[in-house]
Amino acid sequence: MMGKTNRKESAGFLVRVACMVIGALILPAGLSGCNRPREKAAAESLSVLVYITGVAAGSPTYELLAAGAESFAARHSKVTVKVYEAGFNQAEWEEQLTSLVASGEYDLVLGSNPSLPEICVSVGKKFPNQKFIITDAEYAGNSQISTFLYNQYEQSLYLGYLAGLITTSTMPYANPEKKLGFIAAQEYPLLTKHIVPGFLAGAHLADPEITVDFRVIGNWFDANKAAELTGSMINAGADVFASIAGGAAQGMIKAAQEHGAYVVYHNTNEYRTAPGIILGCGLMEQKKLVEEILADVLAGKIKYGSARTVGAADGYLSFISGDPGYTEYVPQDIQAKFNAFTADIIAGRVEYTLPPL
Ligand code: RBF
Repeated sequence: MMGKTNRKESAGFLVRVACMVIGALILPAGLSGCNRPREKAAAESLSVLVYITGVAAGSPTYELLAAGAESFAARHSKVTVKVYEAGFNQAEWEEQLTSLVASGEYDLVLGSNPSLPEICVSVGKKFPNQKFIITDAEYAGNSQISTFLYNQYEQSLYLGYLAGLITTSTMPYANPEKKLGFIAAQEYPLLTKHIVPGFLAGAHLADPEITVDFRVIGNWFDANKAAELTGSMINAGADVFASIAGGAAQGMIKAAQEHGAYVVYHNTNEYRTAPGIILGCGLMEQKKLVEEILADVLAGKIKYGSARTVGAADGYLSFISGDPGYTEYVPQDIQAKFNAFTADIIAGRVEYTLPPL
C-alpha cells in the first residue's frame, strides 16, 4: 500500500517536473495542457497559494494577508492555504512564482503588492488556467487576474492632515518649523502618485505652508538606515514622521523616541510600540477583504479581468480613534478637528481627484 502511494507520488512528481519544463520553456502559451489538475467546480475545494513578496514579519499588509487566508481556511475544511515568503530579492520573484504555479497544486495565487500583477501576467501566459487575485494593486483587462486597490491617497490624506495639525501645534516635540518627514523603502507608482501626494495634500489642509522632507532607504528591512535618516531629518527640522517601509520603519520609530519627534502610521495599530510618540494609526482592513474575497471565490463570484478600488467610505481603510495612544496623547482640540475631518472623508465631503497610477 505504502509502495503504491510512493510510486504514484513520484510519478506525479515527474509529471509535474516535465510540465514545468515544457510549460515554462518549450511550448507556447495555452498548448501544453499542463497545470490543469483542478477542473472541478470552485466550490468543491480550493487550494490557495499566499505569495508574500518579501517576508511577513514586520509588514502589516502581508501579515494581514496571510492571517485572512488562514482564518478563512480554518473555517472551511475544503480550503487549504500555503503561505510562501519570496524574500526581498525582487529579481527572483517571477522565477519563484513560476515554479510554484508550475506544480499545478494551486487553484488560486493570492498576493498583495502593487508590482505583482505584471509578474502574474507573465507567469499566466505560460499557465493559462492559473488564476491570480492581488490586493493593494490595480490591473484590469486580464482574464486570469482580479485586483483590489486600497485608496491609499485617502489614508494618506487623513494621516497627513493629522501630522499637519501636530507640526503646527504647541505640543512638546513640535518645533516652529512646519516640516514633516516621510521615509520610504523604495519608490514605486502607488507611493509616488497616491501615498506621498495624499499625505502632502492632507497636511496642506491643516496649513498650506507645510513641507515634506522625503527620503528613501533603498530596501524594506534596514531599520538602522531608517533610524539614521530620521535623526538627520529631525536635525533638519522635521518633527512628525510617516513611513512606508515595512520592517525598516521600526528604526524610524526608535529614532523618533530617542530624539523627540512624533509618528503617524499607515495600515495597522502600532500605538503600543511607542505611546506618546505614535499619535495616529490608520487601518487597512486587509484581513476582512481577504476573507470576503475567498468567500467569493468559493461562490464563483469573482470577476477576473476586473479591478476594484476600496477605501474609507466602504470601510476598508479607517483610522484607529478609540486607542489610548490617540485619545490620551493627542490634545483635545486636535482630536476634535481630526475626528470631524475623518467623518468628512468617510461621508465623501472632502473633495480630491485620485491621480491615475
Ligand atoms: N510593504 C511592506 O510592508 N513590506 C514589504 O516588504 C514591501 N515590499 C514591497 C515591494 C515592492 C516592489 C513594492 C512595490 C511594494 C512593497 N511594499 C511592501 C508596499 C506594500 O505593498 C504597500 O504598497 C504598502 O505597504 C502601502 O500600503
